[in-house]
Amino acid sequence: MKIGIHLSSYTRDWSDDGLGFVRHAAETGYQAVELPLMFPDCYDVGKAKRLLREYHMDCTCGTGVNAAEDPSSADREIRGRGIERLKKCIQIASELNADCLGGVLYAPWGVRKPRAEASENYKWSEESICIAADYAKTCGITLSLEILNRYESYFMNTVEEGLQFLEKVDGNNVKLHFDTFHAYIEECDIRKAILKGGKQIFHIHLCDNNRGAPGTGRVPFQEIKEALLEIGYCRYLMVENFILPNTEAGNESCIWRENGRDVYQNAEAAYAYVEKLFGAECR
Ligand code: LER
Ligand code: MN
Repeated sequence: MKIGIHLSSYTRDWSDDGLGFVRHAAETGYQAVELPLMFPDCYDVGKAKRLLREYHMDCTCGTGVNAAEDPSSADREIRGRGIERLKKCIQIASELNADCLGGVLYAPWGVRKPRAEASENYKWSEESICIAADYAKTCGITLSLEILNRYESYFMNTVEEGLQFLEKVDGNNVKLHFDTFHAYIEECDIRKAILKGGKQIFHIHLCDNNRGAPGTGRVPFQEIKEALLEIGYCRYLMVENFILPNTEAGNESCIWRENGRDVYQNAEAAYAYVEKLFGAECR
């Protein structure tokens, strides 16, 4: 397993260039970074390639669709823009030799609505994800659908619901993305949830219940580690933290107070904790 860090763990705004932090991540010991493709139209792929090469870093990519580019929309134009956005992200991920596009790919991040009013959205999302997955297959990319907590999405909140959605989309390159922060809120038993997800869990984010470094809150990381080993998970251990209040990223992830660390200290503490926890598994 390789320990990585999502570059949004360092930045203030979604449009900030997180690539400047690849060096800090590499010098801390991380072997991979997750690149947030929030604005794929203007992503500097050349710069990302250069930095990944210079610091010998692997990468995964992530994105979160919004209401204007929504693959689950009943509006054909908005849905089309959602599919286009996913395709652009897939294309970039492939150019960067990633094998995974994770995140909120299926319905807009932050949108809450009663499921009784969303049956059409589920259908459209299934169709859009199938279209994106067909394209992703030709690029060697697996789509990993991130399971979010109830306050950030109505769409899928537990591994069980993620698995139900996977049954509807035909394709072995659509899998689940498990984030420990969201799971701590939603799963009654995190170990059982991971075992249930099994081989369908393709990607993970490590984050404590305060959204800071693993080990600073109450998420049972020892139990999570044991469950991941039990399912044979051997991919990236991707730290994703949000700790900066009064920033765009902080506001959208509900960070209202300082936690006493700057982003560098946070990244270093997260690395030290995950490295110690997983030990030989990530050496
Ligand atoms: C948002 O809560 C989150 O966990 C991100 O990974 C979404 O892309
Ligand atoms: Mn996440």
